[in-house]
Amino acid sequence: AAGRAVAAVDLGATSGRVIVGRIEHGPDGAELRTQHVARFANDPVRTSDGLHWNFLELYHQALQGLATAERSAPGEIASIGIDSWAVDYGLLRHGRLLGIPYHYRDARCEAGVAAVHARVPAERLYARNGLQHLTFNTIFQLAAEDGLLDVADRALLVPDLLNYWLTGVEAAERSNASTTGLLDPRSREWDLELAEEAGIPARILPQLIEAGTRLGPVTGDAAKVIGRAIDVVAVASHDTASAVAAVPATRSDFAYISCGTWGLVGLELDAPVLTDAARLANFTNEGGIEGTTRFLHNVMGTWLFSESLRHWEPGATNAQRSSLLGELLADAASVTGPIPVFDANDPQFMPPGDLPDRIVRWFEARGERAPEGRAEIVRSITESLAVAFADAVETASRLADREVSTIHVVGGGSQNTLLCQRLADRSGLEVLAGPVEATAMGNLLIQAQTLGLIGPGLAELRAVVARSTAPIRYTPASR
Ligand code: LFR
Repeated sequence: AAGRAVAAVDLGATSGRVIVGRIEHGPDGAELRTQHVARFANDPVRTSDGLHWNFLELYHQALQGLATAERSAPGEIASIGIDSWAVDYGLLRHGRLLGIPYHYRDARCEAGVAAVHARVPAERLYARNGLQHLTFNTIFQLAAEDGLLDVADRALLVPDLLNYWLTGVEAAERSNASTTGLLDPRSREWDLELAEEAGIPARILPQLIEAGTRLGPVTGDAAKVIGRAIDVVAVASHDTASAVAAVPATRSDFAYISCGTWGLVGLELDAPVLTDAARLANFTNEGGIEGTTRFLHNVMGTWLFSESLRHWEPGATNAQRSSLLGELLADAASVTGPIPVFDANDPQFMPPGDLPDRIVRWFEARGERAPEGRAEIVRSITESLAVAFADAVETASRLADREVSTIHVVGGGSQNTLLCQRLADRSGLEVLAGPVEATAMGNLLIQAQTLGLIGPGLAELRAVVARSTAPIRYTPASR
C-alpha cells in the first residue's frame, strides 16, 4: 500500500545498511516486516593527522542505498530515518564541514581528557553529565580540537550531520546528544554552564529535538539521487537507543545487551543514577526514548572478534570474516579444559591493531597461561565477554536496586550461540537472543509511530517487535 513503508539507514562501526520496513496486520496486531536493500563496509581511513571515518563514502552509500530502496518500492516509502554509533561529530562554519570527522578510536582523545579534567574534576563531571568515563566522549574530543573551536559555529553528531546534508535542518536529537557529556541527564537540556567550564563554546550546540520529530523532505541533489523528496524523521539516532527501544521484552524485569561492535549492557530506568557507586562502577546514564534513562556499561563487544579476524585475515571481506568467525566459534565450542579469562573492559584493547597479541600479552603480564591458537583465543574472548556481560548485569541490578530475571541480547552478537549460552551459564539467568536487527527495527518503528502507522508509546513499539520476531531462549546449565 502507498505510504506504508519506511526506510532506515543504520550505520555501524564495521558496516552500514539500508533496510525497508513495512507494517502488516497480524492476528494479534501490527507486525514489522523488514527487507535489506543495501549493505556496505565501513572502513575507517588513517591519514597523517589520525584515524577518520570515510564520511563522504558513508553519505554516498546511504544515498545509493536509499535510491535502491525507492526503486524497490516506488512511491511507497513515507519516510527515512538515520541512526549511527554515538559521540562522533563534524564541525561546521556557515554550513561548511571543517575537516573529516574523527573516529572515536583515534588516539587524540587523551589530550582532551587532560584538558577537561584540569577544568572540571571527574567527580564533578559525573555529577553533571552522568556519563561513564570513556576517553572518546564528545566533550573530550571537542576539547582536543584546539583552534578549530574558535572558527566553528556548529557541531553536528554523525546522524544529525547526515540529516542536515539531506534536509538542511540543523538539530541535535536527544538520545545521541546524551552521549556527548554536555547534556544534563535530569533536565535533558544542554548543560551550558558545564560547556563553558570545559571551554566549549555554547554557540556550537544546536537546538535539541526529540526522537520522532519530522525534519522535512530531502532537498536538492540528494533528492535527485534518491529519486524523490522523501521526508526525513529524526529517530532515536543513537544506534543503542534504537536497539534498546526494540528489545522485545514482555515484562519489566529485564536487562539488555545491545551486542555489536560494543556490548552495551544495562537497564532501562525512569531516572538517572548519579551516585558515587555508579561513577566508580563506570556506569553511564544515556537518554532513551520517552525520557527513559539507559543505565548501562560499555563492554568491548564483538570488536574483540572482528579486530582479531582483521589481523588474521587482513585481505578478507566482512562476509568472509564473518563466515570464518562461524567456523572458529564451532572449534572454540569444543575446546576443553580451563579457559583463560581476561578483562574485556581493559582499555588497551580499544585501539585498532594486533588484538590476539595484546590478549596473549595480557596473560603474560600477569604470569598466567595465555590461550594458544585461534580456536582457544576465540574461546577465551567468548568466555571473557560472557563474564564481563554477566558482571555488568549484576552490577546494574545492584546499583539501580532492581531485580533482573531475563537478559535480552539483541544485535549481531545475538547470533553467537556459544556466547549466549555461556552468558546464561555465567549469569545464572535466562537469555533471550534476537532480533539481530534491533537497531534498524527501533529506527523503523519510531518512524512508523511518527506517521501513525502503529499506535503510540514504547510499550506498543516493543509489542510490535515481540509479535514480529521469536527470540531464541538459552537456559543456564545447572551447576
Ligand atoms: C554502539 C555505540 C555505543 C557507543 C559507541 C561509540 O554502536 O553507539 O553505544 O558508546 O558506539 O560511539
